[in-house]
Amino acid sequence: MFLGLDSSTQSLTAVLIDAASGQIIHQQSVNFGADLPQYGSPSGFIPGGINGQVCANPLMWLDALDLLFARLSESANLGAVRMIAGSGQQHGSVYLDATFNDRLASLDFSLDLASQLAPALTRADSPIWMDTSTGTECEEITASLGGSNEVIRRSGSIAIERFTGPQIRRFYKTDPAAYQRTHHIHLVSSFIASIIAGKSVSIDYGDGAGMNLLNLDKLEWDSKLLDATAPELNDKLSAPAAANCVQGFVSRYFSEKYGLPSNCRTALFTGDNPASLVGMGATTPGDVVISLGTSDTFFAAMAGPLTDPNGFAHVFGNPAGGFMSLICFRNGSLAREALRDKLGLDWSAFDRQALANSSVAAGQNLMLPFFGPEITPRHDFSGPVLKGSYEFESASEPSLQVRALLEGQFLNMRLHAQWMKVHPEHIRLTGGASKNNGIAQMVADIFQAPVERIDVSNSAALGAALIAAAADGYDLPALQKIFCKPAKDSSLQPNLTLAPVYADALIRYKDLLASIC
Ligand code: ADP
Ligand code: XUL
Repeated sequence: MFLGLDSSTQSLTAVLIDAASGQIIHQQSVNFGADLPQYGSPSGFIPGGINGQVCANPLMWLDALDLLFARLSESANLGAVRMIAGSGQQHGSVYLDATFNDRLASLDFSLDLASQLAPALTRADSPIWMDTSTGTECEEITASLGGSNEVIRRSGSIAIERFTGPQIRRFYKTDPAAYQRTHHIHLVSSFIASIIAGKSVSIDYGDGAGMNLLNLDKLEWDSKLLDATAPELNDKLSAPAAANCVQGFVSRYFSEKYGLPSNCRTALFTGDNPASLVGMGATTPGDVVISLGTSDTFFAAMAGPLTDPNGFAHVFGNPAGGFMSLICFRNGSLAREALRDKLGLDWSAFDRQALANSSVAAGQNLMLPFFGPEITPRHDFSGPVLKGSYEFESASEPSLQVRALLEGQFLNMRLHAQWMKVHPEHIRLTGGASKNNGIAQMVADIFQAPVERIDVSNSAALGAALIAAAADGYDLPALQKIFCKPAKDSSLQPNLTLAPVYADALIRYKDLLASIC
């Protein structure tokens, strides 16, 4: 059996798989808000941060680990686990002093993790991915490298507020003494991996690439980016490594307290998005995942470390080897809901409107589908921009509105994924809106690729369990065929006659966008 853990923003989740029989044996979760109310973090972070600061208490993550393993030891056969891997919300960072390793090596299992490791923290809180307080630090890092293009070329992303490098720089500037006392800087993923392994372990390429510090060509910390970020940073970061590197045996704390076998091994942990790529079965270039949640995300495996010259996308390591892209679109379901409510529809009527009059209406009217500020492209939209027929612009015909909104969303996605130079061969669709047939068909038609719906609720934790099995010698593609199957009867084929229609609409969409931002 293999155990995958995912320490995400709101919860810590475990998925236990039996690789030989191809079964998910058990799933268990600790919700930070509901299960650990003493941390005052109903959504997993400390509310009310000022100037864009969003932090979480790393001791909460440790209490969650104790609680999760206590629950697992009661409900699952932990004695059969051969390997553990995991993932964490990306970009968040934990700061620890020189005693961290000794404390990990001598944990007393009659006590808890949080009280024994608290004295090693040089910073009581951990900035997480929702933090936007580091605009100045991003500017400083960018200027020091001679411009955004150089930061993108080296690290795969522009210097961006939530990424760890700018966060480290801000910590160094605001509390230099505490920065000096810091011997280890960990990501959420490598912090939890270190606790499980009982020693400070490496940061993997997948999550490490979300720091604005990893050189994608060399897969090493980039000396120019390190220098631009904070002094002596190289000494505080362990060397980056591949996710499937086995770290040794699980800490005695976990074997003696919770019944994991003492020869249970641990792999490195990665970011939640790279782990989801594995859990969605999309680690081969040509596979694309589109997640239609509160916001929409597009992520895809890539062979080489290509980067987005416009700086909208991010590039992370793919746990199966190579790289992956991640592109976020803020106006996802929020925009679809705004139009649905404006037209007074429910989702099934919205679905029918999306599919109405495909042959005559497809690609005829254009909408820049943004009801508020967008990040891809970065622009402060205050409402959608319409260009088309009188019936469309006057909003008298709901089906034209619904069609143009969805076409606009997926043309925008196709446009901003062009730098990857891959034609999607299969699209795996997930997230709340993926069950809507009209929306799913629109994705197939605009990308001209078959779409499969994947109904995996804990894709990151499942991906981590699969990484653990692969690190033990199992064939990852074979496991993915079994564990990451599309939902029954969920496949949709593209309407091939619409290929030239959407090729032309893409050009006109791009021109309309260029006229606004
Ligand atoms: P998140 O993980 O970001 O919270 P989910 O993947 O759970 O989001 O998706 C939630 C969104 O799915 C809601 O905002 C809602 O607008 C959308 N949604 C739910 N059902 C449908 C549907 N039948 N058609 C279109 N969108 C839907
Ligand atoms: C990705 C990002 C989030 C976090 C939390 O860049 O910031 O997806 O990984 O899930």
